[in-house]
Amino acid sequence: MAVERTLSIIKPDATRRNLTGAINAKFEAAGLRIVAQKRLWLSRAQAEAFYAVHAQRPFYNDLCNFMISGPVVVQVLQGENAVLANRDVMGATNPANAAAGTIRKEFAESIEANSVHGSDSAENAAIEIAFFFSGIEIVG
Ligand code: IDP
Ligand code: MG
Repeated sequence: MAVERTLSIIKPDATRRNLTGAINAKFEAAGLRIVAQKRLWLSRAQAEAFYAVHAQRPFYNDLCNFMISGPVVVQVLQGENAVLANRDVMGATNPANAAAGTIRKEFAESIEANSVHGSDSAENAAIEIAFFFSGIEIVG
């Protein structure tokens, strides 16, 4: 196994309900270390650029509107197989399908307002981390 880093976002539905600490506790219990973190209110241009890969999906405009509806907390998580470990603790995109004990099962409001984003591959993790953080902001 290899130590990896992945990009996490605590989404506006979760910051609105003051769940940052509860979600961070889930990451830490799963063996993930928060090695960078900051709270931001994304601009529309930033949200559209971050989710550009989804630009052709029918939910893209709604997703961008949701992601700029309040503050987010962007984070770098580090640990063994961090990309997959984070996806496991996040749970399925649709909370109705998420396993017991996952963040989305416990906290998500809907398939859109599903509390967290997590990179889906090591390659995308590197791109997404660089979108939000410079090297000196990440302390492993
Ligand atoms: P993921 O976040 O589990 O990787 P993606 O398919 O990458 O899921 O979708 C990105 C985000 O877009 C989701 O987390 C969710 O907020 C939103 N989303 C995905 N599918 C739908 C949908 O069918 N309706 C509304 N929003 C969706
Ligand atoms: Mg995704």
